[in-house]
Amino acid sequence: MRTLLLVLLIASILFHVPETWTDSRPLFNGNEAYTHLVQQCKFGPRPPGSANLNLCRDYITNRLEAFGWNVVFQHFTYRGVRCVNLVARWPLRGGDASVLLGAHYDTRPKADNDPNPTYRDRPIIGANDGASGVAILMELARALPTDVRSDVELVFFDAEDSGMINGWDWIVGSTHYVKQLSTERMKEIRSMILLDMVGGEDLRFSRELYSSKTLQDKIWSIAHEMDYDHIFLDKPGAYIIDDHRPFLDVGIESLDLIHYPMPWYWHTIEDTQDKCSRTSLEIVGGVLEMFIVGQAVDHIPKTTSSTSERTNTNDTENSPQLSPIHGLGPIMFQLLVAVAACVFLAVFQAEAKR
Ligand code: 1BN
Ligand code: ZN
Repeated sequence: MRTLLLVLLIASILFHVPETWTDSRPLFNGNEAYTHLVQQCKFGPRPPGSANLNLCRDYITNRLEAFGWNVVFQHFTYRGVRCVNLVARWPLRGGDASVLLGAHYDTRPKADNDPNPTYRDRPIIGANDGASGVAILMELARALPTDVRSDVELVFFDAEDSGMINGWDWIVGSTHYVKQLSTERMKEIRSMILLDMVGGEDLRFSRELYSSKTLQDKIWSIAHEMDYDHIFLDKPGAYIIDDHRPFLDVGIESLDLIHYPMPWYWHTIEDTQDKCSRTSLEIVGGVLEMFIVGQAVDHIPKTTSSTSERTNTNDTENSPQLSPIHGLGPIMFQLLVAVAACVFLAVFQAEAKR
């Protein structure tokens, strides 16, 4: 009888591990991100200098400000077209974020890859090539715990995707962004992660070849821990000229997360929202959220307590919980408890026999 009671007691301990001790799942919500993707597509094609892109910029700005972020416009002119990068920072610190997350919010003015020649002069909607990366940044702006937001700067690049059309270059917005960085600011930025075509239904990332291997390894290893090896493939991709390049050129560790090989509808009029998936957005957003929270844990000043400060003003209930055993994993934790319980039981029975 006594043994039975003990077994029940141990079982109750095992099944009542406080959720805050075991739950390190991300808060990033794929449905929310998909809504942002659809909203952008509703503005229509969004090439640089277009009225549609202005509306999209207002949409991004308004949503980010509603989540409490400061948004700054960075104007520049390229080939007579007024372009604008958007930079979002969390207001509580002096804009010294060490991680930059970027995505382009413009779309390609021509579907020059379309199999049908009569469509090749049409602009693309850019649900995946444009809207997907932006959608993830916007949802991260909502979902990130408040105490890690100052570590992150969100950058929305203009004029990435008009390369080889009417004499335009690729990556014009990011090139401008890097040019205006002070030497001091360049030193503060520890890593830059670019999201490009991150919402496709059959999402696959190969290891983009210009990207910094150390940063890529960190992201791939988080993805592995989260069981996403089927998406974050451990195989080489290609060298891709993308918005991470200007950062690499000035010595900032950077990574391009880009669907590769390119999906069949890349730069065609078929790049529409039905090719995108809430699940894909949630997977990528979740990996990034874990990366940022992990970075923050690595750099916690020794005098502050991470658990007591972890409050999210927009979504307090759902804040990810960091615990002393964060990173141990629920299964390992339960195993430890089980071993301890067995030892306790053995000692208890030996004592009872004496
Ligand atoms: C990514 C999405 N890119 C364009 N749309 C960059 C790129 C440029 C990719 C040239 C391949 C070739
Ligand atoms: Zn493109």
